[in-house]
Amino acid sequence: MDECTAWKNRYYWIFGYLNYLVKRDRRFIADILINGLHRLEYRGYDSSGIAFDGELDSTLNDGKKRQCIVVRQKGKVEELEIQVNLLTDINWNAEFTIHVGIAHTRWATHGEPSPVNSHPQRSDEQNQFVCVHNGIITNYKDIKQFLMNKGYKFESETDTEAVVKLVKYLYDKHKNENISFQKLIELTCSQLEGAFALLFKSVHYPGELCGTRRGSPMVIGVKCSDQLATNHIPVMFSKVNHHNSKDIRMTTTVNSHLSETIPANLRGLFSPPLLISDHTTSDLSVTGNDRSIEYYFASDASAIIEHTNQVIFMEDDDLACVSNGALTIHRTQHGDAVAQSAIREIHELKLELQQIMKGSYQYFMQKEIFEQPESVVNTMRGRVCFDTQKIVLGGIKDYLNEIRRCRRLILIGCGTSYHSAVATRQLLEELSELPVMVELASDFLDRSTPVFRDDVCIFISQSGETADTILALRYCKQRGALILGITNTVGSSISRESHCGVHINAGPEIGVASTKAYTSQFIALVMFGLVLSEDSLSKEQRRKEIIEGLQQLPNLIKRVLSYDKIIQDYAKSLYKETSLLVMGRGFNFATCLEGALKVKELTYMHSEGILAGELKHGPLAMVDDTMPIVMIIMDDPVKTKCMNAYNQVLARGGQPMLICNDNDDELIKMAHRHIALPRTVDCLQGILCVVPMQLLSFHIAVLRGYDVDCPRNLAKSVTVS
Ligand code: UD2
Ligand code: MG
Repeated sequence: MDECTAWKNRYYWIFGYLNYLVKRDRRFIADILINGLHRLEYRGYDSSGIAFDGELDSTLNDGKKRQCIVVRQKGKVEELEIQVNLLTDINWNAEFTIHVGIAHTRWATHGEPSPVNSHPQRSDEQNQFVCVHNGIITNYKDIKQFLMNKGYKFESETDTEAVVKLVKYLYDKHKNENISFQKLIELTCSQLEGAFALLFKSVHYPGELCGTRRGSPMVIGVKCSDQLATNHIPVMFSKVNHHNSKDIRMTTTVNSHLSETIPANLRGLFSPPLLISDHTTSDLSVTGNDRSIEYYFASDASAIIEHTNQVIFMEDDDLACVSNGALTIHRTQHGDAVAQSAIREIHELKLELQQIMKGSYQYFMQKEIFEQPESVVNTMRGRVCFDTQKIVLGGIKDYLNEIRRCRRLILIGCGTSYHSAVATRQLLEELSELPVMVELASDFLDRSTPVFRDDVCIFISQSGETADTILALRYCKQRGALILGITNTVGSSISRESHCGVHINAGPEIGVASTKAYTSQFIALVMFGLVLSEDSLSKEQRRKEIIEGLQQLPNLIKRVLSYDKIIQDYAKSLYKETSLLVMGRGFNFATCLEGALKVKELTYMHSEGILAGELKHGPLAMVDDTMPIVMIIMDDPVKTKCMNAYNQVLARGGQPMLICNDNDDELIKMAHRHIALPRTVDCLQGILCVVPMQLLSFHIAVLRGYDVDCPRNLAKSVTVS
C-alpha cells in the first residue's frame, strides 16, 4: 500500500483489569473499567466500550463458561455508563475471585463513531473472543478477504474485527491441540502488519489476558498486597521464526514450532519468581498460584497510577500474558529482537497523574504548541504527495467542479477558526480567482446576509460543535448553497450536516486556547486553494513553490520552537504590562489578530491586532514610549509598507519587538528587540509567525500565575449561541 494513503491517525485508548484471588463483585469491576476510561478521557474520544463476564452460558460447549458481555456506545463515557446500567438479567453483586475485563475509548478518524465500529470488537455473536486495539493493521484487508473466503461475516468497518476473527479462526483450527492463549495470540500477531497495541479476552481462557504492542504504547500496572519477590520479568523467547510464516495461508502446526525457552543464562535468576509461572512445576491450574494480585493494562500510565505505582513498560513485539495470576512476557526470536533486553523491569512511578498526562510539559496548551511539527504533517498526510506534487482531498474531490463554478466562496467561523480564514483569504483569491468573503458567524447571521444557490459556504470549527457556526451553516443550507466543513472532529455536527469537507486530523486539542488546530486549519485551507487551481497552467510555478514550502514546514516550525527561551525572556519583560499591540499587514494581518486573541484569552491583558495600514487612521494615537508593541515585518510584498509603519511607531517613541526573517540583517540591526524566523513562501509565513505569539502569550500567562489550559470565563467548545 502506498504510504500516501495507507497511513491513518488513530487516537484509541486501551484499559484492562485482571483480578486474581481478590474477590471483586461485578459492579466493582465495571466501575474500575469505566473509571479507567475516565482517566484516558483527557486524550479526547467520541465513543467507548467495555467487556466483562456475565452469567454462565449454556450455549457455550460445556455450559460452564461464562458469557462475555460487550457494551459499546457513541459519545461520552457517561453514556456508556448509562448503557451498562440498563443491562437487564445481570447480578451486579455476583463475586469473582478471578476475572478479566477490557475497555476502550476511540476518537474516530476513520468512519463515523457508532457502537458497531467501537471497541471491544468481537469474533462472533457469542463474543467468544473480544479485543481492544490502538493503532492500525495495514494488511487487514488481506486478512478480511481470507476470512470472508472461509465464510466469516463482518459487521463493522474496522480493521480490528479482522484481527479478532483471525484469532477465532486459528482457535478453531488448533483447539484440538489444546493451544494456549499465549500461543494463539502469538500465532495471530505473527500475521499482522502495521502499528498496534492489542488486548484480548476470551470465554475459552477464563481469567487469562493477553496484550501486545508494536508501535503503540502499553503499560502494565501490578498491584500486590505482599512485597513483590522480584523487580523484573524475564522475557521468554519462542523458537518460531515468523518471518517465514507471514503468509496467511499458514500451514505450521503450533506444537512443533512454538515451544519456548528462557535463555539458559537467565534461568534461576528469578527464582522464586512471584509473577513468573514456573515451568518446572507442571500445571499451575492444579497447584495454583496462591498469591492474590491485580493487573492493569493501559495505553498510558494515567489510568493506572491511582491503583498502583508499580509498572512495566512493554517493548515493541512483547506479548504479555497473565494466566493463573502469573505474568509472563514472550517474544518471538527473530532478527534484532534477540538483541533486546531479556528482562523487563518493574518501575516505580513517582509522578503525579497530571504530570503523566502532559508528558514532559507543564500544560496541555504547551504540549499542543510543541506538537505542531507533527500535527501539520498529520493534516497533510495521505493528501499531499510531495514526489508528484499532487494534492488529493478525498472529502471534496467529487464536488470540485461544482466548487470551481460557484459565484463566490464564503468562509465562516468564530475566534481562531475565523482567523484561519483571514489568514488564507488572499491565497484563496489568488488561486481560485473567485471572490472570497470571510465572515464571523454571529455577525453573518445578525446581518441576514444574502446567500444564493451558487455560493459555496465553508464552515470552520475545531470541535465541529460551535453553536454560532452551526446556525450559520443551517442558514446557508436552507438557501441552497453548497456546504463545506473544515473540522477536527469526525462525526461532529458540522461534519455531519455539511455536504462535504476536510477533517484537519490535528488530533485531540485539550487546551482551551486553540493552537495546533489553527495551524492545521490554515494548512487545510491552503490545500483547498491548491486543489481548486490544479488545472491552471499559469499557476503551476506558484503551486510548486507552495507545495515545496509545505514540505519544509515541520522542520521550520521545529526551528521556531527552539526559540522558546528567547520568547520566555521577552515575556518576562512584558508580563506586568496592561496592554500589548500586535501590528502587521498582508499575509500576517491574521497573525496579528490571532496573536492578540491568544494574549487576551490567556493573559487577560488588553491586546489588539492592528492592521499596519490603519495606524494613522487612529491606533497610532495609542503609541508612546511606554506602549508595548510587537510588529511583524517579513520579507514579503508588503515589507516596504510595514517599514513605513515601523518608522511611524519609532517616531512616536515606540520600541516594538520585531518578528522578522532571520536573513534580514538590516532590520535586525535596527531592531530594539527581535525574534528572527526562518523564511518560507509568503502565504505560509503566517504559520511560522503565529508560533512565537502562541509561546509569548503562554509564557506571559504562566508568569502571571494563570491557568493556561482553562482561562477564566471560557469553554473549549462554545456550544451556546
Ligand atoms: C478518508 C478517511 C481517512 C482515510 C482516507 C483514505 C474518514 C473520516 N476519513 O479521509 O481515515 O481512510 O479517507 O484516503 O473516514 N466531511 C464532511 N464535513 C466535514 C469534514 C468531512 O462532510 O466537515 C466528509 C468528507 O466529505 C468525506 C468524509 O467526511 O466524505 C471524510 O472526510 P476526510 O477529510 O476525513 O476525508 P479523507 O478522504 O481525507
Ligand atoms: Mg458531511
